[in-house]
Amino acid sequence: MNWNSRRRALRLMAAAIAGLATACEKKSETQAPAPDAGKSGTSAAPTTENKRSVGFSQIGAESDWRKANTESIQAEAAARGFELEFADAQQKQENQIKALRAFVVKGVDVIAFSPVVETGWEPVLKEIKQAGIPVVLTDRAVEVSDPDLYVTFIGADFVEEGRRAARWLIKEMGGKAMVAELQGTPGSAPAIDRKRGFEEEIKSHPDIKIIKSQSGEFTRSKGREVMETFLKSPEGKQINALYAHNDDMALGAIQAIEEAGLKPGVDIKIVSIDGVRSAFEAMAAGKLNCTVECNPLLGPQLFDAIEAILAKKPVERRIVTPSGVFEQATAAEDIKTRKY
Ligand code: GZL
Repeated sequence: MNWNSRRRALRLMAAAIAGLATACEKKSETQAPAPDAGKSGTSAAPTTENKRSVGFSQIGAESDWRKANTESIQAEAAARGFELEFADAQQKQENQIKALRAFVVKGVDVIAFSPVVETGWEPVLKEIKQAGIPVVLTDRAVEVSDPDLYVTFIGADFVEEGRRAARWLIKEMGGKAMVAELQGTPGSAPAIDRKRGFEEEIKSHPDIKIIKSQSGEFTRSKGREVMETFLKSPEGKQINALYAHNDDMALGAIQAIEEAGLKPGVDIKIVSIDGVRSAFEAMAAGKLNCTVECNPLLGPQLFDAIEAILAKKPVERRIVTPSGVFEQATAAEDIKTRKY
C-alpha cells in the first residue's frame, strides 16, 4: 500500500471514529449520508489512488455568476490534474452539509465550498477538522467561533460592492432617489453585506430613500416577480431607482419594468452587482445603467491555495478578489474583453 493509500486509510479510520463519536453524542443525529447528496458529480467509487482529490460543494446554478464560477473551478481542477468531486446543492444548506460529510467518508485531500448562508456550519466543520482534512471557503464567508475550522476565505468584499453601488446611484441621481432594493438570498454573506455597504453609504444622503426592499433570491424569475409587486404597490409610482444585489435579479426586474409600460434605465435607473455578460448586453441596450463587478473566476486562486496547503506552505487567511465598476457609456466596448 503506497503512502497516499495509507494516508487515506488512516483518514477514513479517523473519519469513522469521528463519525462514531458524533453519532454516540447525538443518537438522533442522521447517519453519514449516502455519497450522492443533492445533484452531484460525486460517485460511490473510492477516489483514484494517485490523483490529488478535492471535494467541492457548490451552492447551485441560480445565476450566470454561479455558472461562470463553477466552470472556472472545474476547468482549473482539470488543468492541474486534480480529481474533483463536485456536488451541486441546489441552494439547500442541508445538501451542502451532506456533501461535505460524503467528502470526509471518501477521504478527499482538501474540501472547498461556497456556503449558501453564513451560519449553521460549526458541527460539520468540526467533523472535517477531526478527520484532518483542510477546508477552503470560496465566494462567501461563514460565521464560526473557531477560526481553525477553515484555512482561508477567497472572495470579494461585498460591503465595498454595496458602497460602490450606492456611490454610483448618489452621483447619477444627484443625491435624490426613491429606491427599490432586490436583496439576495436571505442569510447569505453577499445579501447581508451588500445591503450593509449600500445603507452605510446613503446614510449621509437623506434624500436617497429605500422605499421597497425584498429578496429576489439572486434569480431572474424571482427578481421579475418581486419587481412586479413593487410596481403595483401604493409606492410603486414613486420608484425611480433600483438597486439589485445581482445582475440576474436586475435583468428579471427589467422585464417587469417593461411589462409595466416603463423604460428601464430611463424611467427607473438601475444599478446591480456581478458584471456578467448579459448585464453588459443590457447596458449596451440602454436598459441597465451600472454593474459593480464581482469576479466569479475563482478557480486559479482556489487551486493556488489548495496546492500551497498540500505543499505545507503558508496561505493568506483572507484572499480578496479585485473588481471594477462598469457603466452604460462604455458597455459596448467593454463587452469585447469580458471573460464571463
Ligand atoms: C457573490 C455570489 C453571488 C452572486 C450571485 O460572490 O455569492 O451569488 O452575486 C450568486 O449572482 O448567485
